[in-house]
Amino acid sequence: MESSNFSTEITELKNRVLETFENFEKKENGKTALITGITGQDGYYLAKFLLEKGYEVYSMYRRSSLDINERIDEIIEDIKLVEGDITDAASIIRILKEVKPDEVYNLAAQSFVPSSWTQPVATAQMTALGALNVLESIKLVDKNIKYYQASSSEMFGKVMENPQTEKTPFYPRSPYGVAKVYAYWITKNYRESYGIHASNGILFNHESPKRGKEFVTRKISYSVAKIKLGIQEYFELGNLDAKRDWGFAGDYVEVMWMMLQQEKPDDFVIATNETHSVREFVEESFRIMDMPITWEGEGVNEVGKFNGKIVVKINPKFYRPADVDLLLGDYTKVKEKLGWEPKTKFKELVRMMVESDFKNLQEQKLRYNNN
Ligand code: NDP
Ligand code: GDR
Repeated sequence: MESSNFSTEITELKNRVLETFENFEKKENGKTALITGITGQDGYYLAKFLLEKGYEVYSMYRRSSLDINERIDEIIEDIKLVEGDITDAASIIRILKEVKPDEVYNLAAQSFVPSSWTQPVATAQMTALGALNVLESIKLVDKNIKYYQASSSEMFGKVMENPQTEKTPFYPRSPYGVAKVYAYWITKNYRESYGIHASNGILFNHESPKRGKEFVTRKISYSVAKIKLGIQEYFELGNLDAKRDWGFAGDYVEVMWMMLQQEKPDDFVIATNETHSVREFVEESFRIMDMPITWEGEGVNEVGKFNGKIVVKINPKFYRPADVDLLLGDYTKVKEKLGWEPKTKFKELVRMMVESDFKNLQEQKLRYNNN
C-alpha cells in the first residue's frame, strides 16, 4: 500500500516536472509578434495560435467607447495590448520601437464589403493606406521585421478564370476589393524595393463561431439557431446565389505564420477548392437543426419555408451595387511549397457555427427564464 502511494507520488512529480519543462519551452520561443486587428475574428485565432507556439504576443487595438474584449476575453490575460490606429503611422512607429517585434501580422482593416460603399474613403485609409503605414514604419524602424498582409479573394471580384490562383488577374468589384489590391501591390513593392520579408496571404472567405454577425454565414447560423429556439420567426437575406469558397478561420491562421517562417517571402492563395452558394449554407444550417426547408417563388419574392411557415425572406437592401458571383480558390502552390492544406470541410464548418450559436443562445434563454 505504502509503496503504491509512493509510486503514484513519483509519477505525479514526474508529470509536473515534464509539464513545467513543456511550458518553459513554450514560453521560451524567444520571438515577439505584433498583431493589428486583434479584436476581429482572425485576431483571436491567430493570437491563440501564436501563444501556443510560445510567442510573446502584442496586439494593437484602437480606442473604443465599448468594451473591446468581447472576442478575446479568453486570451486577454496572455496577450499584451498596445493602443494604436492603422491610419496613424506615428502610432505604429511608436509601437514598433517599443515592442521590437520579429513579425507583424497586419489584419486590421475595414473588412465589411457593404460598408466600403457607404464609407469608401475611410475604407481606403484603413484597408489600403493602413498597409502602407505599417510597411513604411517597418522600413523606418527595422527592415528585418517580417510582415504578413491579409490580402483577399475579393481582389479577384469578377473572376477572370476558374479556379483562381496566384496568377489570376485581379478585377475587384467593391471599394474594399480595390483597397485590398493596393495593399497587395504595396506589400510586393516594399519587398522588391527594400528587401523586406513581406508576404501576401490571398485568403478566401473563412468563417467561425467568432465571425462578425453581419457577415452572411454568421448571420445565417445565428438566425437559424434563434428560429429553432422560437426567439425569431424569420430572417432576411440578399443574393442567395452568390457562391463562396468557405474555409475555417482556425485552419487559416496557421498558414499566416508558416509564410513568415520561410526563408524567402512569397504570395499564396489560401482556400478549400470547393464552392457553395449562400442558399446551400442556409439549407445546411436548417438541416442541422432538423428543420429541412423548401424554396418557393422567384427573385425578391422568393421565400424559404419550414412546415408551411416562412423562415427566410429576400430584402433587396442586402443586394450590393456590384456583387462577386463566384469564388473558388486553387491552393496547389501553398500545398506544394509549405505543405499546408485546409482541414475543415463545408458541412463541418456549418455545423460548428450553428451548434455554437444554438448552445450559447439556449444558455442565455435559460438564464433569462430563470431570472
Ligand atoms: P474583422 O472585421 O473581424 O476584424 C478587423 C479588425 O481590424 C478589427 O480588430 C478592427 O478593430 C480592426 N480595425 C479596423 N480599423 C482599424 C483601425 N483604423 N485601426 C486599428 N484597427 C482597426 O476581420 P477578420 O478578422 O475577418 O479579417 C482579418 C483581416 O483579413 C482583414 O484585413 C480582412 O480584410 C482580411 N480578410 C478576411 C477574410 C475573411 O474571410 N475573414 C478573407 C480575406 C481577407 P475594431 O474591432 O476596433 O473595429
Ligand atoms: P464577403 O462576405 O463580401 O464575401 O467578404 P459576406 O459574408 O458579407 O458576403 C458573402 C456573400 O453573401 C451574399 N449575401 C449577403 N451578405 C451579407 N453580408 N448579408 C446578407 O444578408 C447577404 N445575403 C446575401 C453577399 O451578397 C455576398 O455575395 C468577406 C469579408 O470577410 C471580406 O473582408 C473578405 O476579404 C472576403 O470575405 C474574402
